[in-house]
Amino acid sequence: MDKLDKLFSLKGKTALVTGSYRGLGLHLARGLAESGARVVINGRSEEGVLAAAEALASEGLEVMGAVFDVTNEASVNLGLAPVMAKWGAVDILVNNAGIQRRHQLEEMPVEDFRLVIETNLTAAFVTAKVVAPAMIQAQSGKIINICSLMSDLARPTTGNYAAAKGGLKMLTRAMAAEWARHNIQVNGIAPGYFETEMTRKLKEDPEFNRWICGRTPAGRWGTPDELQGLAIFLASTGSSFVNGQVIFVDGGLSAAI
Ligand code: GCO
Repeated sequence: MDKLDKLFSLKGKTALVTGSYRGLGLHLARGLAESGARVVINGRSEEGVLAAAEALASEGLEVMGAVFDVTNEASVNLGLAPVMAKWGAVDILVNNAGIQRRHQLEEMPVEDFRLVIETNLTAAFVTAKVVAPAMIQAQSGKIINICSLMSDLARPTTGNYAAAKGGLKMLTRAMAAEWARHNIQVNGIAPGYFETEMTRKLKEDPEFNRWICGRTPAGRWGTPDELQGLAIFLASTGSSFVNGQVIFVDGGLSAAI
């Protein structure tokens, strides 16, 4: 095995990417699979999960679908049982599942605040709580929390999302503080503006698109495959002494006014 393989190959590892049958999660799952991991595609949509798993399998990648609700501990345990039976414990967890429910705060239904916190923050705790015991027993594991530019910066109408992603940045540090001693590296990826189903309407808005391109030093939106390199690094041996870091992949947006 050459040096690059030793540092970055994920061969023999099982990776769970939550919310990965579409959007950034599917790109992250593909990147980890292309680096050798056995990848679990997750979502609540059986149709979506099966279609995504079949698509990746047709590319020769090793993949399984697991339909479960990341906000519900019993659902996560039940949904992961077939994976554990076939592939053993999860070695790499990518907490990616997330939703947006945009409203001005004064008009935001409490239910939409609660739902975004539950899905974007609480779910990361729930899923990590399910997989961490086996990682602790193995004295080895990787957890990557998909934070956001909005872990640090707010924008009107996304107060619930910013609160959740800000909390996820600190939960990343809390997990690292407790689990680094077990050789579990917990870190975060904070994407800036990438075109996905969640942001398509924003990018198609000429004024918003002009604002983001002007506000971003790189002068453009990111493409989802531009998150794969960092995900592979944080999932691999190459990051064995990196703990509690949240790395912004945003074209410089958070670094410059
Ligand atoms: C928005 C977007 C952002 C992006 C991304 C930025 O409404 O401004 O949805 O929240 O999705 O999270 O990091």
